Amino acid sequence: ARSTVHGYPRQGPNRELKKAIEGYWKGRVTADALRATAAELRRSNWKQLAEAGIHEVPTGDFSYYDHVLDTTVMVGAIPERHRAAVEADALGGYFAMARGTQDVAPLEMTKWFDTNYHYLVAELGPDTVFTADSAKQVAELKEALALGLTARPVLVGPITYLLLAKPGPAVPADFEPLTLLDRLLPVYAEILADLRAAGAEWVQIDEPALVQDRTPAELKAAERAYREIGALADRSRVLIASYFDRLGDALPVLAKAPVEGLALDFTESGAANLDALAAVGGLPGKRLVAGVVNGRNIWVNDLEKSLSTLATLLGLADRVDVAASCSLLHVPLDTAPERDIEPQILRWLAFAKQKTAEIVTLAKGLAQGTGTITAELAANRADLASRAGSPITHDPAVRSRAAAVTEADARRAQPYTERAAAQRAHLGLPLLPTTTIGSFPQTGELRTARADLRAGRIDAAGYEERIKAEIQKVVSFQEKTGIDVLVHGEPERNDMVQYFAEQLTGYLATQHGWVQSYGTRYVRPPILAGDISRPEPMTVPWTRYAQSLTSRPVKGMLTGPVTMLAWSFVRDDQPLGDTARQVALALRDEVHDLETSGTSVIQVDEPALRETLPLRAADHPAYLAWATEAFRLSTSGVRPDTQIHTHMCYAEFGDIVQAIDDLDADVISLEAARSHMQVARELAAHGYPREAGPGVYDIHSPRVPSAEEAADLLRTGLKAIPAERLWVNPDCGLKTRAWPETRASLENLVAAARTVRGELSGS
Ligand code: THG
Ligand code: ZN
Repeated sequence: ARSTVHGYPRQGPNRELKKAIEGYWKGRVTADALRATAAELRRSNWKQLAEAGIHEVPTGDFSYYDHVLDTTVMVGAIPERHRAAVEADALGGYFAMARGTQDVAPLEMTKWFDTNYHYLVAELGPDTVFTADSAKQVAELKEALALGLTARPVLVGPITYLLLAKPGPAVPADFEPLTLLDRLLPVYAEILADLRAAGAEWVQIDEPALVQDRTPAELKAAERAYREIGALADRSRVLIASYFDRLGDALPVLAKAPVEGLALDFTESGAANLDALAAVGGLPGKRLVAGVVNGRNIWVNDLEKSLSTLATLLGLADRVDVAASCSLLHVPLDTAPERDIEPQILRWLAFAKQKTAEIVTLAKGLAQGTGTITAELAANRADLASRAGSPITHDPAVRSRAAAVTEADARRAQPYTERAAAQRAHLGLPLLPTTTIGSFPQTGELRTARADLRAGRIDAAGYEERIKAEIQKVVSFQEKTGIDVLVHGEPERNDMVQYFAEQLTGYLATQHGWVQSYGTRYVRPPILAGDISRPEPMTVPWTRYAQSLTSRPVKGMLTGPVTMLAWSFVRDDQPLGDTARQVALALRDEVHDLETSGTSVIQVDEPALRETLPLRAADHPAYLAWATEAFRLSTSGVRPDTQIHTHMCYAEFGDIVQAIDDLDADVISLEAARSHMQVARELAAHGYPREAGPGVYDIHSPRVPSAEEAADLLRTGLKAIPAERLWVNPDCGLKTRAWPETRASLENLVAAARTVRGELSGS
């Protein structure tokens, strides 16, 4: 047995890649200097992997922005509008495709399966001509070979590439990119020939799209693709890689394909692969790369359990190698620099570097007998026992409270119609009430204040003064503008998940645990490590202060339980639903304290509800059941006249309208401006019975919508949602916007509401 990984974090220990690329964009770093930084990061990653004992390193997984965009370049599918720029300057043109320019729109960005990584969507059409450009793949392979390493190029596979693509701008929406397979396969053949000539013994071809529900026609296409690739005379040995879930019906297709190897996910998400592999008679004569170390979570592996899985697999393939379940791109680099996490707890965690060591240990145990890794096994057993027996992971108070939750705890006591009447009487809002989603512009001064507090340049009192001054400014602006339901503007918050994670017991925060979100943007997801409780109110003082400044209602702002899970690393020692319930109970306490302190409108945001949907439809109902229950548990302890809002963005909502309904929120605000109120029609078609605010101001662009444009969107919205249930708000929070456009846009939004109110009252 040998050891390998599918891919490795690209950024470097101090996000050197981000700094070099952003420097290049600003003209402070030359293209040559950027290339040199990138080459040095690749070299250092490979050296580290090899020194740790990894037998075969991946190449071609490096990217300046995104590996799917790299694939678009590799197959020559540059959109027409970017072609001239790419021909003039390959690197500049590459970034133009990723980010757009003054005149040219970028490719659309969307989530890579159910991870928090975002890729750039290829735009294809019936006229697309593919041409092979293997330069990047060949160059990176040669770099690794020159270091004397055994290296394996990694490509996004043709089926996954086509299934993740969309019709280009001038192409009919029903065009299916998969119909281009026959044109694409010769390009892969050419690239495989080039890689073989450059010295590749093996090439890895990633087909994660095959872990999703696929039609018989799609499976047939996969079968044909690998029959043709298998039949190529001039190629290296091929390893098809799947990850993130079980292969299901695609497993027999790939197991029987005339190629030499298959990589499967054997962590919990891919557990069904084990029986399915046995059922097809294993992989006689082939190489199996066993993903037994979870590439998506940050927990230390259970080495004995993995060894037992590997022992079973030995009987099912000619050769079994050990790997992570997927690229280590999705976890932070190294636990070593974390100073604020207790050493004992740090030992529960494994980031990319630690996972690499686990893979090497497992391969050694498998090849040379477990007697050769007794010290590692003993240490691992102690770490697992320390985690399992810790009071952090087992807080009796949290557990007994969660166990006592009843169905009724997750239901408002009154039906919506009664609540709506009580809220109308209590809040006294006009028809078409105006509000915002929560955040106001995060100014440089606010970031400076936070940095000053961290560095000790100001004390807590000084910081509080600065935040209060900002709240005052935001509240008085909203009053002056004529907004009906105000917010405090969230000046105290950095990342919405991190802000709450820092205040909840059971959560860990990292200092250096960066994970690529998209391009040069990274997040530091907090870690749901233990049982979750809320030692004290998290938002009440700021909200109460804002309310003290105005007689209009100020909305309390919280992040919902599903989003808290989606944007964190989750526990693997209990069902996700149990973790969600604990977070929900902590939020329920906050909701209660907000209500008690005089807050009549409370918003619990769930932007990630849609994006956390499992990859396979069969798994949707169970997910939606715990997700909606957690939301209701956090919000349904309030009085009937307290109005619960929620907010969602980033998504088509069509396929989860029932789940949105099941949240039983009194008011929901949704992203809608760009799609011209499409969600309003979707809600109406479903018969959505409560209040909704489809956004009339697209906050993703600095453009200021005119009052007339916003009024038109409202009139469109009124065709789907009756006036008594329609709210007026932007698409999303305003924290990424600047003040001048925010001011102008919100003034226009209020003017639009007033105009349409006038039309409704017939004046
Ligand atoms: N919070 C968290 N996860 C998220 C989002 C979030 N995942 C999905 C989506 N939103 C991702 N979007 C972004 C947007 C901006 C940035 C990262 C992800 C970003 N990052 C800064 C950077 O890389 O320079 C660093 C931010 C920081 O200092 O914390 O701008 O909202 N948890
Ligand atoms: Zn939003």
